[in-house]
Amino acid sequence: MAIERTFSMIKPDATKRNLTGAIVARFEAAGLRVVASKRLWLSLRQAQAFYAVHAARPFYGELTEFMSSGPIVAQVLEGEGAILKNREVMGATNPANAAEGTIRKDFALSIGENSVHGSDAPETAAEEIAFFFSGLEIVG
Ligand code: RTP
Ligand code: MG
Repeated sequence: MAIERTFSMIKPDATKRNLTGAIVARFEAAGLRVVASKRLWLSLRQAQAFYAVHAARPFYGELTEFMSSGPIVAQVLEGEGAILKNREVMGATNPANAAEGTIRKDFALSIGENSVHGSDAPETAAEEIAFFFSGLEIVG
């Protein structure tokens, strides 16, 4: 499988509980490398722009308010099959359905406050990486 890059975000529920290092350790243990990272506090407008694809969904307001309620850590992860591997390490959106040993099973509080975001396809990975990082900020 090819070396890929994917976008990852550690969400406010996790940064508030001081879980950043524990979550990054899960990525590294799975063979993903952090090739870019920054801690930010998104404004509501920035969260709305990032999640514009979900604008028509009933949870959009709740999601964007939550994502702007505290610090996030934006990252680019690199590795073989990184997009799918990251989604496997994260686990299902709803922690009640997440497999044992996944980040969401172990750390998520609810379907909304679920500790991590990860891109779901090559196109969204490229868009999401470009939303947060310039080429100069990604060091493989
Ligand atoms: P993500 O985009 O954050 O990696 O998560 P995902 O693909 O597993 O989930 P997605 O369907 O893309 O939804 C994006 C985020 O919206 C929140 N959500 N809340 N209350 C709800 O029913 C609900 N459903 C989704 C979650 O924070 C989810 O990660
Ligand atoms: Mg998604």
